Amino acid sequence: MYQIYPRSFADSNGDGVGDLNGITRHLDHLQRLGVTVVWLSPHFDSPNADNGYDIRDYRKVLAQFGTMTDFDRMLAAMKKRGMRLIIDLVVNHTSDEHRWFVEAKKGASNPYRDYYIWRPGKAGAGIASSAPNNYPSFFGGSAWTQARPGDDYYLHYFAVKQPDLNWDNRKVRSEIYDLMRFWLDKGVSGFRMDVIPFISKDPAFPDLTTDQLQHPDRVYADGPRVHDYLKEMRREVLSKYDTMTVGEAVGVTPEKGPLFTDQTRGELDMIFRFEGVNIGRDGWRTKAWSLPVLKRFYTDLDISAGTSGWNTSFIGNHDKARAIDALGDGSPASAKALATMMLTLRGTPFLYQGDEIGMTNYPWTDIGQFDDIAARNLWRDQVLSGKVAPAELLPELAKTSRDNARTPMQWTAGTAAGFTTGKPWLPVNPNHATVNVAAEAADPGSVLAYYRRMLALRQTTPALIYGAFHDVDPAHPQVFAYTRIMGANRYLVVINFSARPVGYTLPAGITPRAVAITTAVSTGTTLPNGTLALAPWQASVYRM
Ligand code: TEU
Repeated sequence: MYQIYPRSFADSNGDGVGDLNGITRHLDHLQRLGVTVVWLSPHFDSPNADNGYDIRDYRKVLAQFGTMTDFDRMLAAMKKRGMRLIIDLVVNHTSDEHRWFVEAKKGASNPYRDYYIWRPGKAGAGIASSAPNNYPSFFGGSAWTQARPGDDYYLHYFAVKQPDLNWDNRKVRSEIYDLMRFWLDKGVSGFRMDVIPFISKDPAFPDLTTDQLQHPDRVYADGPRVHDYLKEMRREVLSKYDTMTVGEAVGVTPEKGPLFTDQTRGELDMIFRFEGVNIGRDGWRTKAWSLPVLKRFYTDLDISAGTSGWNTSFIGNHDKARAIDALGDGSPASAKALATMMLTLRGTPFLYQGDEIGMTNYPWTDIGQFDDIAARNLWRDQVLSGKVAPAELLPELAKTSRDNARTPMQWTAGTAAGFTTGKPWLPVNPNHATVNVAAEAADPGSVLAYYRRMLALRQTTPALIYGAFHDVDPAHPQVFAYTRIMGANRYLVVINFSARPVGYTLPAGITPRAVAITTAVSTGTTLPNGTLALAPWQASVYRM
């Protein structure tokens, strides 16, 4: 799977914003990589308060991205290459500019009122009214806003401009199922479902306890009817088509993950769990992390899939800093090490655009450079309010901001990295001089060349796709070593998760024979005593 963030992928008309024709133009790149399915981040009509995750019209293409004809042409071009397309289903909330909300906010008797979630304010001491409960929004402040003074409050887990839909209303669910059919009938093959565990709410809206306030997402992801609705969606829509679904499982705990993906339950096919990609951060702050904890997560995740579930494997997406900086050290060698891990864990790999060339975080120097509502609201709530010093927040934001993943795709060393002939909507990383598709396609030692080889190896090696996963050395602080075994086909993956070289002695009984692929420049990495001499960030896959 390959995730495209359309705003940042390729601009065909010089307005500085990526578009669908830009994607169609670059399908060769995806095909050369070995991509078989594309996940397209939202391409729908939107006022872009949250870059398309705030939808105004689910059946219309965002004008900046093109037309429905462009969409149909893009889809046909993908199909011609044997690729499938899944789109982003953002139905926990709409934009406040969606027709339903424009109607709903007119008043309590409007027929669309009950499409959203409204509650009277609590009478507060000395103030006229205050939010119905203490739910916080992910983008700062309360999750409740009054459409106008004196009115009830509507719920929004995200921005003020992203009111949450009321899934308990059968009409809302029917509308959603209809719009899903609209796109499935067009020929898309399924959906990545945005914050799908959040769709069901506890109608009593009890205040979160102090403990729960540390992780409101866990409460939001545990509504009383979420599994009923997902089963209904499968019964009424998904089961009628040949589809694939992947849910963004923010807030889903390890124990609850299988409830979404166990194939005997008839809900989703896969979910994204975020403990791995978030390991080096705590909100907007970075934090120290250790390899054994990361390894423990991957083992637990693997066990949770059991025999009737299936996992995803990913190192980044449009909401995260660049993987190569968050989990690696920014070097091409670390990009290859992470590629090896992502493509040999047991789960369907989701590659985020730009990671295949080792794109890094942007060298931010000023808050004015950021576009993301999460970054701007954070600055407002933390710095402008006087809680945190600018000099404390900026360097952390530079390392954790979602905008790191959203700078334009780097195609060439030329102006604006070949992304646009105009002024790019977000700055282009100056390292595009060397980190770009054209240069790396011509260099057999590049990150891109390695991704192509690694993907080809995976696609021709069933044991690397389906084989049992077993961490052979969970406590080792620097090396991630695991086997993938399917009958007589036995593979060993060894990754030096560090810029320090290491002499690594495998546990007894684990014997690598031939090298299937390696990031090492020189051959002969096995020392006479059976110890592997691993170069910085070396990753190798061996046949056993
Ligand atoms: O993200 C959900 C989510 O909770 C986080 O990843 C969120 O982006 C982060 O906590 C904010 O700092 C999904 C989408 O992937 C994201 O782009 C949207 O902004 C969000 O839902 C709302 O639709």
